[in-house]
Amino acid sequence: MRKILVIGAAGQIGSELVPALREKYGNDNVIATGRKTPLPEIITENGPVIYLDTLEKDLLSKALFEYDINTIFHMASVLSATGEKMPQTAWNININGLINVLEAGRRYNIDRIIWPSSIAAFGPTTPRENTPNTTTLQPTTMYGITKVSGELLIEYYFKKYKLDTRSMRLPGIVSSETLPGGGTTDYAVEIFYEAIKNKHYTCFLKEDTVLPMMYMPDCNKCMIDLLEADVYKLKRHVYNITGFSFSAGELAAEIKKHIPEFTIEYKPDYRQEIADSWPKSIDDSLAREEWGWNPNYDLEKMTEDMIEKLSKRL
Ligand code: AKB
Repeated sequence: MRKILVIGAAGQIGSELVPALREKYGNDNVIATGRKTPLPEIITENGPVIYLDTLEKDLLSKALFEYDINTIFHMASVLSATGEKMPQTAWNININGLINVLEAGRRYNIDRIIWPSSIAAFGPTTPRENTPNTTTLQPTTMYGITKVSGELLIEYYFKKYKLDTRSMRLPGIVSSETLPGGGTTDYAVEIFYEAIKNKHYTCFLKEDTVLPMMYMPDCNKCMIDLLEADVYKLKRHVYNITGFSFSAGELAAEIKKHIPEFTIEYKPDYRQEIADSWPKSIDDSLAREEWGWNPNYDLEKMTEDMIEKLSKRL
């Protein structure tokens, strides 16, 4: 029986991951934690919720002990754009937070820890097309540096302490429940809100900027599939994964098919440099081979679903 702690349940991914985990493992077996941002009602009303800051080691130990936790999803992170504004804070939260989780994990015999890495682990010296799983990792953002360091740390904790740690390099995530905050791929979510509310969007990336992306239901599937993957089939701790790649212009054109009056202008800011340092497309064949990764959504299907869901809500 899994007893799961989700750290960072108020975030873009955590807020949709918790309901998906509760559906599969039972409401009482998934404990949602938050720090500053209030948790959405769908989480507070349906299962256990606690306050947790991963920088406070005692609180973390108390939560693991009290709820008899055996599985952790550590989703709390400062993302790429905010990380460039506050590099020291990004390092503190992303790395000291992670090491506290790994330490608590080893002391409390946690069975499995899932911690997402990101395409931000790659940098300008990495091949940008069909980026392989094993390649140069020389990121130029603090967020990327914390992701590469985190990847090394989770491998170290496995090698030294036999802690079962698993990670996927997430591309940009498009979702309809919680707005992302502080990322470079956030434009791909904001654009839907603005298209529906104001029929216009000012994009902070150039029209031809291509990035790998994934729709939220596939992200949940990926988290659960990797959690459940047979340990004997996994040959590594960190996997490339992707849904599909598109440029800002291609996404705008797809939205226009549903909202013909939608217009877009492009005013690239400091986030353009970050996007230009990341891959355009990802080779996720090892995730497909080793644990059967197989996304369901493409650009058309995602756009249709996002517009339907957000039009109802906004
Ligand atoms: C970001 O844009 O910082 C994140 C990521 C790609 O990890 N969404």
